[in-house]
Amino acid sequence: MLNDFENEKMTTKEKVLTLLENSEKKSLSGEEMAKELGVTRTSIWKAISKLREDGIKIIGTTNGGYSISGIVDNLSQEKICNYLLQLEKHSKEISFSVYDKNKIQIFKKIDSTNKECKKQLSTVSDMKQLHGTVIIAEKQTEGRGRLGRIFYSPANTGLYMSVVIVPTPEMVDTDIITAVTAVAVSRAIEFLSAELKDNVKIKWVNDLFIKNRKVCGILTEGITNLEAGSIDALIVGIGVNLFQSEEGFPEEINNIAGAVNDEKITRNKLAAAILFEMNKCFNILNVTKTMEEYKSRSYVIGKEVTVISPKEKYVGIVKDITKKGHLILNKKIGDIYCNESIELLSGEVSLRLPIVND
Ligand code: BT5
Repeated sequence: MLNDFENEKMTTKEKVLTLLENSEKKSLSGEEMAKELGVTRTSIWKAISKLREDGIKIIGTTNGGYSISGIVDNLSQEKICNYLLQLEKHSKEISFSVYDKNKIQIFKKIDSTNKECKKQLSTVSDMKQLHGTVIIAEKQTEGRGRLGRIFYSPANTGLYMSVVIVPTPEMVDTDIITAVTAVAVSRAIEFLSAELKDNVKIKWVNDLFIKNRKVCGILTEGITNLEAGSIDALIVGIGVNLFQSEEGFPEEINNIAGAVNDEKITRNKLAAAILFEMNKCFNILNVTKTMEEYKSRSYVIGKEVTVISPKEKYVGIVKDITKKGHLILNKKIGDIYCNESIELLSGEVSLRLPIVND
């Protein structure tokens, strides 16, 4: 579905890379690619050499074919837009796309994509101009989580992306944007990877887990209008570990972090699929379905968690998640769970993760 060459301006090098990225087969021969693209085998060979010069790891296989190794796609505004276009073309839903090519900005290195969005929002007189702005970076030097925590964001192995949203009445409430984004990212990953179907779980509020490991974190920040008491703009930051870097995760997160680990998922495709799903999930008309999915993907319902708030820390068992994304739990006192439920609007819970043998 994402194989077509929508853009005739693509060079042979780009087309070869697209073929290799999208191939269902383990490897493709020079002959197959030459036939598909209507060029000579020498052109294919030259394109492969250029791609290798660009640092893309293309492996020559024993049967004379070529395959790419690990996450190798160069982040490309062009490719993200092409994928988005194809997804929208095949979608049955009416498209409310707010994204346009010029609003997708790619940085080789950045402090934080959320910070960059804030910086850009501070320079405009009307924030609506920046609605749908997407900032993506190859790596972040100050990737951030909630409460000033660090989000480890090395080069080449992950997708670090922030989207500027200016709320409208057609959009879901701002206080469930993080939950709704978690559903969108889960769907995007599962859309691109058949093997991961039904495996992406959401740990309340903002983390995605695959096989008991955190593979994604979401940080939503608001620009508030103090006079009107409203939110002028939201910045939704998404960090996904696609692969583990060669040196592995830093020790402090080694026992919680994991990666999606599917070579079919490239960053460009994932960015496009996330933007596409966000667009659908943000629509107020889809809110009931989206929040039902948020609950059904829950990693915490039925589990014992530790609630960590500035005031206290206690253990409880999670009973439910409401339509508004609130957590319903029963506190544990001694060895007994209280009958009375507590409703948590936001906050932080931790749970004991099973030991995973890699
Ligand atoms: C989050 O916070 O997980 C939100 C992360 C949002 C990152 C994106 S990347 C694009 C945009 N730009 C930014 O600067 N940020 C956003 P929180 O729930 O507070 O979790 C932070 C905790 O996750 C850390 O304290 C670590 O324990 C753990 N952690 C850090 N880096 C991780 C990683 N790469 N993978 C998994 N866990 C990680």
